[in-house]
Amino acid sequence: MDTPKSAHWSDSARLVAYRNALETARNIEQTGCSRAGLEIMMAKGLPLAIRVDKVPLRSAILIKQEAISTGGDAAYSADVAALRGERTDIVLLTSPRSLQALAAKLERQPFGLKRLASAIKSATEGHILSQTLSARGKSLPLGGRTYIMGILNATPDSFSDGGSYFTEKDAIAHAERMLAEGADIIDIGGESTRPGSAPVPAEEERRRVLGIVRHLIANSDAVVSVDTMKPEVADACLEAGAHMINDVSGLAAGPRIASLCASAKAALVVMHMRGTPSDMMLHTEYGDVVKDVIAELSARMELAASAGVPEGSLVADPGFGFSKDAAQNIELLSRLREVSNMGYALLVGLSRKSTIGRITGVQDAKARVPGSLAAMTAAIMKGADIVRVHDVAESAQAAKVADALRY
Ligand code: HH2
Repeated sequence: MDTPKSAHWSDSARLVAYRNALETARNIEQTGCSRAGLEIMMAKGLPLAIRVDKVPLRSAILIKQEAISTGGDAAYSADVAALRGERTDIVLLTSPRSLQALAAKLERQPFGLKRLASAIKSATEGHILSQTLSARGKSLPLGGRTYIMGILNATPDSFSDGGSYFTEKDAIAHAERMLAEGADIIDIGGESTRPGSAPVPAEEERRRVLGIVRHLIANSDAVVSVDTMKPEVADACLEAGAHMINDVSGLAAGPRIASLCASAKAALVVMHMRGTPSDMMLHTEYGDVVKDVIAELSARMELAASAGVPEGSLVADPGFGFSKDAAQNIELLSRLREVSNMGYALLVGLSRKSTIGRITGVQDAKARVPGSLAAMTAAIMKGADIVRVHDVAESAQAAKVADALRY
């Protein structure tokens, strides 16, 4: 006969808050954490709060250490620092994406942490965002490797490669080259979004991209994404089988694109931008750029969700270079973990952008590959799931190395 396992402190592990700052703060306060500690924890914006009661001090200290090493943290009683008492309640703060890495680390530790890892798994299962991005029958498991989104600009005027792939034949050949070099997703755009660029009528934009979408759907396994802000273009491309819509306006014109994605079960990238590409650089006033971007992006993610796109089909993008100056882009990149802690799949586009030019002094956008790889690697280390790049072979190689080092 099996003897029942005796009660262990780790059995009390429970999810006490998910994207609920008030509940998180309330639970942290109850541990007896100092006021300063509470403020530091809350500023991290970590969406998952797991409470564990009466944890022996040596275990609590190890838990905090492992949580920090995976991008999270743990709050406990101020008595711990003073080495008073034997046990403390803790609130473990983490994100859906970091949870797996944290559980893997706890599993290798003594003092009851292995048991805590399985208690956390059962406490969170089914309660948090899906860890797989679903794009119309395509499944991209998150948290393992980074996905490469190759840029296909079927435009005459994109900032770094405008005119290079303007005929359908050249565009398709370029897409095939990127797939051979390791792209998982091809992002087809028929309208440049560089600062000050002129809008393209929907009919012309649709003409530029539709043939390429049809070709890739019929002849490749790629996830096909369409970079458009126009519902008419999104509609035609979804009709042709596109798996993903990349809306750089972040649903600025309302939820129509989200409803179209919801009906097609396609994924939707919601990017942060203020204004339009022609006037976005007039809207660069922020209090705290990272907090403001997260707040504005969250509102649009919620709009997409209320139009019916499941959270597991939503991708967030902070929009590097869109209504942000170089200093703001650098701040956003260095604190990207805060954006990834929103819990959605995270896409970043830094490839060849002007901030790389500003940092390095390299004027020619095509010569910014090394700088782009450095920025991309930093983004991966801070939680990016998908990287949007021009130079696929180089990026795929760098991403593999970054993935191997991720935690
Ligand atoms: N950047 C560009 C275009 N689309 N989409 C997402 N989600 N994120 C980005 O950062 C992003 C984007 C700008 O780059 P590019 O496509 O090379 O240039 P252009 O807009 O001039 O075509």
